[in-house]
Amino acid sequence: MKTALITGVTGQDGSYLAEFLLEKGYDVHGLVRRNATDRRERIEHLEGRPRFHLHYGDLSDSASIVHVVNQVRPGEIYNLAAQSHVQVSFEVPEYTADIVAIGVLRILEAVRLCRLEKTCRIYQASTSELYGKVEACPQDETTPFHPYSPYAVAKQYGFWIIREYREAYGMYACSGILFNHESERRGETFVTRKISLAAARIAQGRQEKLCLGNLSALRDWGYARDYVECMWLILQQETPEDFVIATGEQHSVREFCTLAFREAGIELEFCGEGMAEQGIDKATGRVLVEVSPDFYRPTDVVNLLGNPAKARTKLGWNPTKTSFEELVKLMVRHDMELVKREAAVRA
Ligand code: NAP
Ligand code: G4F
Repeated sequence: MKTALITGVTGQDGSYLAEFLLEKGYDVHGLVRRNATDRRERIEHLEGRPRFHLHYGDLSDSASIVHVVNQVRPGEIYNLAAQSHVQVSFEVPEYTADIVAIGVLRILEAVRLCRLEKTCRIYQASTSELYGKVEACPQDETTPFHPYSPYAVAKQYGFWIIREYREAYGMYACSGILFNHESERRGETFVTRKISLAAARIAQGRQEKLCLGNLSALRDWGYARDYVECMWLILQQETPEDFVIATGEQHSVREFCTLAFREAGIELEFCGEGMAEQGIDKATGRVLVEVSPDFYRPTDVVNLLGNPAKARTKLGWNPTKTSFEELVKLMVRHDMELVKREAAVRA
């Protein structure tokens, strides 16, 4: 039986990957942090399964990582744990660097200390944020990096230390350079989920308006459930290589908003520019979307578009399994139900 260790198993991607690997017959071990609430809603349906195991640990704590790696002796490690919010990384840059950059080094060293460097394959959750202030569009595996936030700078260290250990010690360690991927399990402060929840709440009279930052930012948004398959495929290749994972389609935050509100039954019209731009309900004339400086970043990445040709050819992966329109629909439908349930509980 194959054994995998997932860091970040309680996150969006970790929860989908755990499901995916369990279906493939893996023994799945997840690293979890101790939290005051112990709420693990994304994986609670997996807890208690015989092949699903959780271990306490923290990417800031080398000893805990060595201990878990030594106990589990995994054949594959998926390092997904991170302080993954770009805007938050401006507020907590040192912590972000410790987890997102040095955390990767701690995993690599734990594998070496446990003498698993010849047998254990490592997947590093890298990111399109590395392209940052983009130097070419679309971006592929050869596009130069220009990280544009403390988070992206830390991820750049993660990318290079993975490559360094691959070349220096012959380890099977690679990075998936994943473009944004969303889902009904996305954290509520990332822009897509913030919009899908707000559209659902506004449509059901539970929220007045939605305040956003840069509406013109462009992203290549895919569906997280589709993307975890690539993480696994990357580790099944004969030689370790890095891959760009993206849909090859680009949309603005404004466009996401328009589709999400439409799915919730509201036709939006955007008027004005910059900070004065507003999203207005065509039927009632009510202002439902406003722009606030609170959600602007000191430096913002505004033009991400990935070229998934290598993943398509070498991994045989279909980048457009779930279309952008389907993604928006499934998120809003999920949140419409969620808001209904929340309202019923309150009533
Ligand atoms: P997420 O939902 O924010 O999940 C992050 C996970 O990391 C959570 O399980 C969190 O645990 C854990 N974590 C945070 N700090 C930790 C620490 N010090 N020690 C141990 N665990 C820690 O992120 P995601 O969207 O699933 O993304 C997964 C990975 O892919 C991240 O590395 C992210 O940077 C990267 N990535 C994401 C995207 C995307 O669009 N989603 C794109 C490219 C790359 P708690 O539950 O305890 O907070
Ligand atoms: O949803 P976001 O916060 O995601 P961002 O910054 O692209 O980061 C996510 O994707 C990365 C991959 O490229 C991951 F590495 C990272 O871990 C994370 O998962 O913001 C998307 C865009 C930004 O340009 C932001 O300025 O939306 C813009 N935006 C506009 N209004 C907003 C808002 N972002 C957030 N979070 N909240 C807003 O109100």
